[in-house]
Amino acid sequence: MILSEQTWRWYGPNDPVSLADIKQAGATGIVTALHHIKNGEVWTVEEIQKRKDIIESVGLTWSVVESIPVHEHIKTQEGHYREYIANYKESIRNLAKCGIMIVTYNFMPVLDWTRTDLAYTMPDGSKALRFERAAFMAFELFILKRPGAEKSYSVEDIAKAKARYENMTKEDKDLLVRNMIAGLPGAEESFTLEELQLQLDRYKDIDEETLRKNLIEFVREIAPVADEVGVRLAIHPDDPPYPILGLPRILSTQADFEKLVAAVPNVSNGLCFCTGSFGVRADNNLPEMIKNLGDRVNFVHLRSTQRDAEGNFYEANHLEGDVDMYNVMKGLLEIQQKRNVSIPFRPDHGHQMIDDLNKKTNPGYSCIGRLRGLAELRGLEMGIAKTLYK
Ligand code: DNO
Repeated sequence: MILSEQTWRWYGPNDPVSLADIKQAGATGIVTALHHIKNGEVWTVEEIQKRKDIIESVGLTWSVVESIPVHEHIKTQEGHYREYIANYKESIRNLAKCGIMIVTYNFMPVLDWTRTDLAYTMPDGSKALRFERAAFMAFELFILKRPGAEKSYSVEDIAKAKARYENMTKEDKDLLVRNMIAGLPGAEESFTLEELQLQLDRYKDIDEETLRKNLIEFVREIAPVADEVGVRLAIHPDDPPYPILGLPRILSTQADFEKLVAAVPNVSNGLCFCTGSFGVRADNNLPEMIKNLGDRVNFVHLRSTQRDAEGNFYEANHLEGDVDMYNVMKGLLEIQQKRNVSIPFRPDHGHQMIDDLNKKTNPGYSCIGRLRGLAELRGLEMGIAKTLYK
């Protein structure tokens, strides 16, 4: 019986959650990145090895890279993008030399994941991350004042956004701006409002088709190198999984990923199956998706979200919310038996709870909430595995 590898995201030596904490949580694999290396530059063997040694010194394994960031110029094919792609290939080769064989990345323009509220109080007093549509629209229409934004919304939506905006205090607005653009953990960029608008402007002639073409050309470059050295790639879906701020999105559904595979069939071309990101769309059937895409799933993020009719969502406890975690886990176990390989998963995000409520933590990445998530997920996995595979 093959079980998943239990991993945990660690932001490096400055992460308030230490490697020793992670060991106590029971994870064996570390998911991390060299955040100190500038976006676009090569990760040298020396730097990779240094980080690997720190991880191994406590008996853990560096299992997955999340992420080697994709430089914005690669997404728009501007400036020195060819050099950045060459550097990306070099980083993949260097990781393979050090035995680190799974590389996560995303192709979301400008902003990585986006939330409006990082401390949404749940009925039990813990805090969750939330995307509130009215607040998001208020930000875009009345704070950022993105030219043309009104064309993305109905008259009713604009009225809702206006009412929401008019009810905000100055502190509410400042906090919303910080949440939106200061760069959530793992995001490589942070902006001022003016800088954000300049970044958005760079995409004014880039529609979905062009961005998809640029992604395909990028993966056509890096996948042969990954194939050659045995590295598996794992593209992370869009979060949230639909266009925002007038930017195109190209990895929000099963069909999106299938287009990428059809264009670049190399074995290394794989997916980071993120249930929290895909799960925000009611038309994404996650148990079906993991079955259908299973051959290409190289890494898994397990978390759940709860949507409402207004288009808001919050991050629910791992076994609650809209994600059918039981059937996703069952699907994950099936593909592992079929492929005869253990696939790493990590408990993605968690509520800020218990002692962590009084600590400075990375939003979504506090210790105790993820500990709860991992404990629940490993129990679910064990229960299903023992029933199905004896
Ligand atoms: C958020 C994360 C993302 C993810 C990147 C992968 O919590 O899942 O920031 O790491 O999109 O490149």
